[in-house]
Amino acid sequence: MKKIFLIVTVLIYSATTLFAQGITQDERMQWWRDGRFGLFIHWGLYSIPAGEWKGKEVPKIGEWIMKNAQIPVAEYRELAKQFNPVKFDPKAFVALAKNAGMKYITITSKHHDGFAMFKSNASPYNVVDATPYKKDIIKMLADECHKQGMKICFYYSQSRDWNEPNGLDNDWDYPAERNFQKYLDEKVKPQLTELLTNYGPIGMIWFDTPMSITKEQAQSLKDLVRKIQPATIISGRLGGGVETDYSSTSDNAIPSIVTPGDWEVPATLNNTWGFKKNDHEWKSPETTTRLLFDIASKGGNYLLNVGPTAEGLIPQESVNILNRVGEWMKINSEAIYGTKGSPFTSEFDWGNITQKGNKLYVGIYDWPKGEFYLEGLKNKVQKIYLLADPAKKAIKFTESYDKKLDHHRLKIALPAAAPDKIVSVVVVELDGAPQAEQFIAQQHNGKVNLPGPVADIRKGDEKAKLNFVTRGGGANGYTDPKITLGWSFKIEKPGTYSVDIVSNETGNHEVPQWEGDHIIKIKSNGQEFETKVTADKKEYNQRNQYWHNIHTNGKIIRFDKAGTYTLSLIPVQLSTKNVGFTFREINLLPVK
Ligand code: H79
Repeated sequence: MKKIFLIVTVLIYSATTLFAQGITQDERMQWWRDGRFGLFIHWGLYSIPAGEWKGKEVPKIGEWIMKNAQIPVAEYRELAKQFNPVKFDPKAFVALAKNAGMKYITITSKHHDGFAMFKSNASPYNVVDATPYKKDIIKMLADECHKQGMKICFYYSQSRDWNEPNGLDNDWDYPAERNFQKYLDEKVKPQLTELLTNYGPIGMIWFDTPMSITKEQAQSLKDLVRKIQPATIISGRLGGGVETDYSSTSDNAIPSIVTPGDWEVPATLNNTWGFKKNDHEWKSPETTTRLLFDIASKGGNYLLNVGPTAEGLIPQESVNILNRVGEWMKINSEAIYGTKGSPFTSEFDWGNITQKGNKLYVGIYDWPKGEFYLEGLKNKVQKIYLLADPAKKAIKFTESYDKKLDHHRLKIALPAAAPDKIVSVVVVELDGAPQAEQFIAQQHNGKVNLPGPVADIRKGDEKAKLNFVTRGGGANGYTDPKITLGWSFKIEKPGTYSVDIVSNETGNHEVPQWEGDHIIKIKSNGQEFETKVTADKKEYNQRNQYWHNIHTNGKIIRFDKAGTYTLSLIPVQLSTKNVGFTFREINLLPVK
């Protein structure tokens, strides 16, 4: 009996390793692409000071308190002796994520402070050996996740380690010279090996802030993960230019358009990752749910953070928000799981769209007072119903096509009242995969949105490139005045339009940068004007919490008849003293 058991075990083991080694990228990414929504947990010794050191509030993100308050290593280490989160209940953590509709949990196994939340033979500075709690928190959570079918993933700070003289950037306690390779060999690799060996199948390793890690060093970490668990996903911030399994946007930064590839937005619920007792600036459940929908509409995942207290409790405010998101997910998760981004290039004023197979999920944030119109969808519609309606009662609609303009319009006779105060999802079943018109359509309220990233970008007659970053959404390093942008779009409603030119702040979270004074020329429909980029209006953008959108009032362009037009942006002179022209988009706004 024992022998058979052994043989079977060996067979299963070799089958899984063989299978795992032959794993394709699509297979590795499948659960993550389908899941779309994960829980981030930032938990460590920093939850004890909770944003306050020696009676003084320490500004900025809580898990950075050691560096921000320049706490000597010897003093910070003493916190371990107080770490005793007796109220930690792994069941409650997993239940919270599950109830919110999240499909994976990523917990800090070691943050920049260097303290390991797991039993480690590579460093005694860990929760089992250095605290009165003495229990392996990572193991407790991993076991519970495996039990409940939740993917467990580990955040691991590979470059910064303020506890180690050879780790990066403790510059207040340790001399500048360091042997980073030695730190990688003696702490990082052994600890990653422990994490990938002792806790069952790991969904992902979430690396962060690579700093000066070299290509070879980063590659060696990737090789290690692949060797031990080939199915484990490697997140975006490994560094050294080494290819990872997906990319990470900047923290709390959502792209302005549908973005191809696999990517994820790591985000906070307030302004910190690790618990801070005085941070009560919570996002509302409305904002959080809409951002989830918006990220899915652009083709990405949302990794939303909680910071447990030193006792081991997730702040009640976070619990309340996630529960409310969960209520929405119970009815609407079909519009999130396994979906792809919208077939349209622009954002809409009323909400956004996800798609799966032959279905569009039209997520309406602001329920229309009259009729609702979707402009520019080429497909034939088969049926329309509300996702919240279990009977899927058909909703009346009219499709029309303007041959001269080659424009498709779908009018949906929505009920008077919104089925959901936050995001109401209207399912539109089509005859095939969704297809948007080639040229940008005018929205029903008259606005035409021309996003930078979809422009035809040229330098002279040649195709050129501009890099649009999620850090604000604008162009990065746009300083060459020879680079021009152009768009083709349709005007259905002839008239006068004002040109709204949008750029944005960028750079550091704490001290955003913006540069104006660029002279640009706008040309469209045989008309042109020159204008200087000035900050006429500063607008908070919840999709980019650290960086404002800056609006410049352009002049007027007239379109006397309906038709397809082009517009070009031609720099006359770009200011290059700071961040250059962080151009984001142009909106044509009808003048009443
Ligand atoms: O784990 C969370 C952050 O601690 C980590 N990434 C997320 C997921 C992170 N590390 N660095 N950063 C984010 C950005 C760094 C911001 C900084 Fe600063 C601005 C470093 C120096 C200026 C914030 C303000 C931290 C110190 C002062």
